[in-house]
Amino acid sequence: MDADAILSDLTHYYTRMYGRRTLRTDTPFLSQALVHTIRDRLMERWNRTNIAFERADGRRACYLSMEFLMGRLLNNALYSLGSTDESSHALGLLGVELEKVLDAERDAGLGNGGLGRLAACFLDSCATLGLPVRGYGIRYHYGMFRQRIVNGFQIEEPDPWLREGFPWEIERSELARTIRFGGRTVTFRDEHGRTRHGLEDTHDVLAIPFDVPIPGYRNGVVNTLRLWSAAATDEFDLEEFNAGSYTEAVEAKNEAENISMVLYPNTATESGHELRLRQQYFLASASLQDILHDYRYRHGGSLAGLEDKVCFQLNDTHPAIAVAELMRLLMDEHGMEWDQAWGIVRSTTAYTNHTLLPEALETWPVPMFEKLLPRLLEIIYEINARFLDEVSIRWPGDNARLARMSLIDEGGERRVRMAYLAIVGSYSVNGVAELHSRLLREGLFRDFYELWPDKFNNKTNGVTPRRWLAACNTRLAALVSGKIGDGWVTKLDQLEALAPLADDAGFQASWRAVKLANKQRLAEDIKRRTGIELDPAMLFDVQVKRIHEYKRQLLNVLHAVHMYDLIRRGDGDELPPRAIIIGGKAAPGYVMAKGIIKLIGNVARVINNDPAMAGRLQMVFYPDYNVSAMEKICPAADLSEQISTAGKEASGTGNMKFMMNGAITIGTLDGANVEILEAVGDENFFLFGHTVEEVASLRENYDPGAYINADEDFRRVVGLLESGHFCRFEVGVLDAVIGAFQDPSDPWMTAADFRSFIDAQRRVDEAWKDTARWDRMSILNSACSGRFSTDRTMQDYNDDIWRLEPVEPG
Ligand code: 26Y
Repeated sequence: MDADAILSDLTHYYTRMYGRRTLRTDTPFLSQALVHTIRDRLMERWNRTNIAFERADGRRACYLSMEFLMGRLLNNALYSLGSTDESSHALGLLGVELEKVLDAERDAGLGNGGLGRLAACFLDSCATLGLPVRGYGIRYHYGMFRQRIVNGFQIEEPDPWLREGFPWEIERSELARTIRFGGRTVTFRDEHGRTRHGLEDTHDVLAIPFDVPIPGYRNGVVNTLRLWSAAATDEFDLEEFNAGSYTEAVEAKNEAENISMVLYPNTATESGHELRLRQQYFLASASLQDILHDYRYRHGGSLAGLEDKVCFQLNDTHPAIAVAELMRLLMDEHGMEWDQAWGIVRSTTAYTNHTLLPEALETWPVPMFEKLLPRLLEIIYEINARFLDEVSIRWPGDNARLARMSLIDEGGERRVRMAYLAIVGSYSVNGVAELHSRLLREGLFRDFYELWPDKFNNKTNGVTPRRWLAACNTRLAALVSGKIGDGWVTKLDQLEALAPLADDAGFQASWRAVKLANKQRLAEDIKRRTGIELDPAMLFDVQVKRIHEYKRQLLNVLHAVHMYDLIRRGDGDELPPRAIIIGGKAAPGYVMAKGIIKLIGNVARVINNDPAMAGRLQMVFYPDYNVSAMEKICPAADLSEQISTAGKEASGTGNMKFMMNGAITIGTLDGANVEILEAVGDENFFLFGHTVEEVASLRENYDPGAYINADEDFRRVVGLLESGHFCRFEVGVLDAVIGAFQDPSDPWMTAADFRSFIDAQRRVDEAWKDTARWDRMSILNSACSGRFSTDRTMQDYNDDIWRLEPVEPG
């Protein structure tokens, strides 16, 4: 672990493995050489952890997720091992800065946003708690696209993150599994005269696992993330080849490898594609086979007792097909009867829902399902028949209810409802914040809640404090640890000890200095990315997240235009200087979201070029927002925008990262904002907007025009937008977006929350002007963020759902 040993290995890998002679930090090789050096140091711990899990022979959990938004791994690994200083020292001997080397690592962007990043935070906390939890996902060749902004428009570029290799992973080809698609089902009698089912003439694909180490925080634990990569079962078809068609012979290989080629974007337009169903089955089948194989290997070839030793957490409905696949494996491959197999499924599977938006609930057309997975469709029909029997015993004659609850949606084109399959097959169903879980019970899953109230529970999300405070905000971490010790890194509740310091002028000054330094660093990054130079003395008002109408970046823009208007008309003298920063990716097929990006860019351009705004208002669109960007952004934010329409954001996790780093939230009563407000108290939170219930009742006869007309400020904002002021030489490009919030069918009710949002923003200004008050609020936000650690979240999952014994490797 000492600097000399690190330096020696680093040089070895750099020169002998990568064959590089001259030291460069603008290529990934030095960074990769350091990864190998550190990976070596994890390897023994990794083995010891696996041995400890095997010896304990306890229950294990498998986190099945189509997304793991890991970001960079090197800094976190150094931090977990406690070898940051020694590595920095080793590099120093070469005249290289550690930060440069860390910056050369590519993000592993195997996820869209919140759901994928949550999975990554969960893995960190499980390793830190010593919980035997393994992540199972897909090793996409291309992760989340890279975003470039050209003339204000989003351009997507592929993310070839594997191009120079991914030095963290270890290929384990000996554990490859065969995944069978298509074909037809056959029924036969086995040697005991029992009816059995099987598949014939399938198209087979190989699933090859690649393991990534997940180090716990200074506890000797290294858990595993297992990512499956698709490959053809034969490199090519020899018969075709011999028949003279070389290209056709290679085609099958392409088709197979397509399965793990690219991450799907999270829009309704992208759901329903056959390739995505293939991906889902690929993940579910490979992971379940892996688990069954491993169990039998360790238990003398038998599956007896399986239900006591494993459980599966489904990250949303994306891997829900695992319910049917586990039935198939247990019955068709391992000879179990229905009741025994179903008993195992229902005592090992748990499901987490991450969205209330009905359009995000996946369903599959029955014909597509039947063609791709004929045996699974039969199994789903059988599950459904038995389930609907149960429903009709409970509610005799209630046919409407049967139709509502059926796993098959029979209205129009018949479709398989994956969320219902997940609920029926699980022993636990949870939402991701108190409010979200309540809305699931009362709305989306009401019928199921009435049938099985005990299945339903809440597990409020969190974020890992290692990445999202300790490692990304080293200045604040040092300040905090200097005052209260460093126990907070694994016991985040200890931040409470900062509360008594909230009014201490000396502490406030140090706190403010840290924030300023972080803002300087972010300003440099923004200058490099956009050419725009932000003044770090300004209030940094930040909204970064996926661009989606329900998240209401539009409302944020309306406020920006209003501030611009106030200053222009000479009513802005009371406004303290502010920099509005908005970032995020729009799904490639989401036209309105792309229009919102264009609007942000155009408004920013006008504001930044108006001399009257100088020193008072700045605005920037932050391009290519991703995990690594957030590591620079959240330590530098003063104000955190969490402004979704109430009832739409399941939880949010960016809100927690900002809070931990001392940003104050301006937000609606939505998702985890409710719990943030509760934790920090209303004097330390800028609350605005209609509640879920109010939104619902407003919907009846919603009239955005009435809000606009009744409000002079709003009228002027709309007037400016409609005058073409922000699209002088691009007539019409913003029309759809400007029309959206004025449409009576606007589901996001942006206009209804305009006034209360503006008023809340003026309360922000008042607080900002009183530096001591702001510092106090900022300190208290950090101090009260303890419950939003994923250590707490994972403890809750473990207490109520998984019931695993932590392991301490020797
Ligand atoms: C249908 C398919 C293409 C699809 C793919 C990805 C649908 C949805 C998603 C991603 C959803 C997602 O990221 N949901 C977010 O989960 C976070 C973690 O629980 C929440 O904090 C956040 O509110 C929610 O929007």
